[in-house]
Amino acid sequence: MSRTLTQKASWKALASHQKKIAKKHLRELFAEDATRGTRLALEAVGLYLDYSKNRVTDKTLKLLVALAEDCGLQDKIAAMFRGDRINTTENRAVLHIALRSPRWQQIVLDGVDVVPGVHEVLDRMAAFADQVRDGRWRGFTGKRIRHVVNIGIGGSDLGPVMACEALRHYAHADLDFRFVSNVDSTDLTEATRGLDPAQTLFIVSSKTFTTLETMTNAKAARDSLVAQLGSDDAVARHFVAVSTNADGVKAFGIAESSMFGFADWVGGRYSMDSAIGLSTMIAIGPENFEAMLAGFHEMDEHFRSAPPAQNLPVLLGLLSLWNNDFLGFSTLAVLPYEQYLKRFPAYLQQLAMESNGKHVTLDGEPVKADTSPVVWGEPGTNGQHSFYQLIHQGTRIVPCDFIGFCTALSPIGGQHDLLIANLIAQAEALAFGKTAKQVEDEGVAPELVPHRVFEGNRPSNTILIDALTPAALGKLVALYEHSVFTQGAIWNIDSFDQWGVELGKALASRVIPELRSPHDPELAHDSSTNALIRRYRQRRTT
Ligand code: G6Q
Repeated sequence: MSRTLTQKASWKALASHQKKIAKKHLRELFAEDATRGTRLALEAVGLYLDYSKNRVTDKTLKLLVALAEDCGLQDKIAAMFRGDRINTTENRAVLHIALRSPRWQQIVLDGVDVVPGVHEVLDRMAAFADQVRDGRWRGFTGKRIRHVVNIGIGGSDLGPVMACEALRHYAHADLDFRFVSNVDSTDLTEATRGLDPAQTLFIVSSKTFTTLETMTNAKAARDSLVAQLGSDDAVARHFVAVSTNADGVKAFGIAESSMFGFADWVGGRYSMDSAIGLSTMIAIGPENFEAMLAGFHEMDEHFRSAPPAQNLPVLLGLLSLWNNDFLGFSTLAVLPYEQYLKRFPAYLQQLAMESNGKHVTLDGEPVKADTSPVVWGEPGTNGQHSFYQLIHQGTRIVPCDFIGFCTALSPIGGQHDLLIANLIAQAEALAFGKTAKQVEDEGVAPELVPHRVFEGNRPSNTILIDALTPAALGKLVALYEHSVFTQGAIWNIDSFDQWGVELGKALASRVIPELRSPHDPELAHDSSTNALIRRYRQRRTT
C-alpha cells in the first residue's frame, strides 16, 4: 500500500525544512539575495508571477517540486488530458480542457473524438449570438432584444456573471445583462425590474435542468412573460436553454433548436467556457469569446508541458499548499486591483472550495493534511479601507494574491497609476512591515510605538498582466483551475465531485412541506430546528 501523504519522505522533508526556516523573515531573505525579486518570478504565456514575497527559499521550492513528483502530479495531469475517469466518485472524465481545444486537436473519449461536438455547439452559439447582437433575433412582438437575463446558480451563474463583468469593456453597447441565481424571489424581481418583456431574452442555464432554484426562477419568469405578452407562443422567442438534459428542456417548453448542450464531463464550476458561457458570448461576440478560449488553451498547454518549476499553475498551487499545510495559514485572499474583476473572488471561492473542500482521499481514507484554504477577497483599493487592517496587523496571517494589469481599459487622468501603486505598495508593506526602530525614528510617542509596528513577513503573490483582454481572462481562469488541480492531486482527493452540497438540499426538501403545511405538522427534528420551523410558521405574514 502506498504511504499516506504525511508519511511520505517528501512531505516529511518539507515539514522539517519548515522548522529550519521558520524564523527567517522576508527582510533577511531579500537582504541575502539582491536578485530574489527577479529570480523568484516566472513569466509564461503573457502572465508574470512574482512569488518572491513568499516565505520560501530555493530549497523549499525544490522540496515542493519533489513532493509533486512523489504524488504523481505529472501522471495525474496526463490522465486528465487523456480523458481518464479521474472524477472517480461520479465515474466521469474531466475534460473542460476539451472546451477550448482548437478544431484540429483530437481528444478521444470512449472511442469518440469529443472536439467536433464542442465546435458544433460553439458554431451554433455564435450564429445565435450574432442574431441577438445584430437584431435579427426578434422578440414575440417583433421588437429587438435589449436585455439578456441568465437564470442559473452555482457553476451555471458564477462563471457567466464573473466573465460578463470582467469583459464588460468589450460588451455590446446596446445590450444589458442581468443574472438571477437565488431562490429568494427578490433576486428575480430586482433583476427584471423595469425590463420590457418584449425585449428580454432569458437564458435558462442548468446542466441538469432540475436544480430547485433555477427551475423555480425559470418557471416564474416564463409565467410572468406569458402573462405580459399574452401568449404561450412567446416562450419560443424569449427563452433559450443551456443544458445536458434535452428531455427536461423540452418538457419546459423550449425547442431543441433553442437548446445549447454540453457533456457530462464538464463540471459546473468548470463550465464558463462551455455553452454555459452563452451570455458571455452574446455580450462580447463570438470573436472575443474565441480569443478567450484561445487564452484558456494557451494556459492548458503550458500546464500540460512545462516542467514543474517553470509551470505557473503548478507553482501557484504548490505555494498555496505550502502556506496552508506547512505554515498553517488557512485562508487565501484574492485581491484584484481591477474593478472589472469584482466578481473574480466569488468565482474563485467556488472553484477552489467546492473542488478541494474534501475530507477524504480517492480511497475514502481521511486526508491527513488540511485541504482547500478558505478563499475570499474584494477588489483593491476598496478592501484597503476595510479588512486590510487585519491582513497587516492581525494575529492571523493571510496569504494574498494580488492581481493587476499594466494598461487601464477605462483610463481617466493618472488614476490607473494610483491603483497599481497601491497594489505594489500593499505587497511591499506586507512583506517588509515596519520595525519598532523605524517607528521610533519617526518620533512617534513611545506608548504608540507598538500600535504603529507592522511585523511584516506576510506572504503574497503578485500577478501582473499587460491588459485585461478576453485571452488574458481565459489564461487567468485556467491558471487557477490548474492550481486547484495541482493541490487536489497532492491531497489525492476528488476535486471534481461536490457531495458536500447534498445533505442540506435533502434536509430542505423535508422542511419545505413542514413550512407549507396548513396544519401544525408533527416535527421530529432536534429542538432547535423544530423551534425555528414553529417560529417561522407563526410569524410570517406573506
Ligand atoms: C458546480 C456544481 C454546482 C452546479 C449548480 C447548478 O461544480 O456542480 O455549483 O453548477 O448546482 O447546477 P445545474 O447547472 O445542474 O443547475
